[in-house]
Amino acid sequence: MKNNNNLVGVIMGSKSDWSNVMEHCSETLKYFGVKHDVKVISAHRTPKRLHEFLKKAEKNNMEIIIAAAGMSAHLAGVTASLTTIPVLGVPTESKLKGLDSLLSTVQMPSGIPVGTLAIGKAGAINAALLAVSILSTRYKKIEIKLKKYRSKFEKKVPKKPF
Ligand code: RP5
Repeated sequence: MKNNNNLVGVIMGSKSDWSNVMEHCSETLKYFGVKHDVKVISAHRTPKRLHEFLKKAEKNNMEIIIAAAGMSAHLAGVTASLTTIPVLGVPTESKLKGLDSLLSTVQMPSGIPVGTLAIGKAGAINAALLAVSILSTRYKKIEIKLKKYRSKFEKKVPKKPF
């Protein structure tokens, strides 16, 4: 790989977004050998940390940022507003089952896009897989691994439901 720095940044609004959710995002990136940084950064509670993180991310040529947050989930949107690095958003579960998080992540007004994934664990895994897919257009090793991973579904999924 040309870039020895972290290709992906995985940030989340709270430590509570890690267990059972964003840990799966990180595991998936690890499976594909994608170097990534993991940090707790809140748009509301630690805005300075976000600015610092993005300064470093741009300096070190980070290619994708995955931002997960719950409730009034502004992290992905604020991150996208501060950088031109593509941002993938993962809405995490909440008392409203993550619907609040989903809407506040996905409903960006035109101009500043956030590529939003599903709520919770599925979204966390898919954010990693989408990042892998984007990177696969530039990194041959990742492309080969992704194709192998996809081909496994052919064997895993039964042809009949009974
Ligand atoms: C958001 O608020 C976080 O992303 C988390 O999903 C939610 C609750 O945070 P905690 O109260 O668990 O720290 O900012």
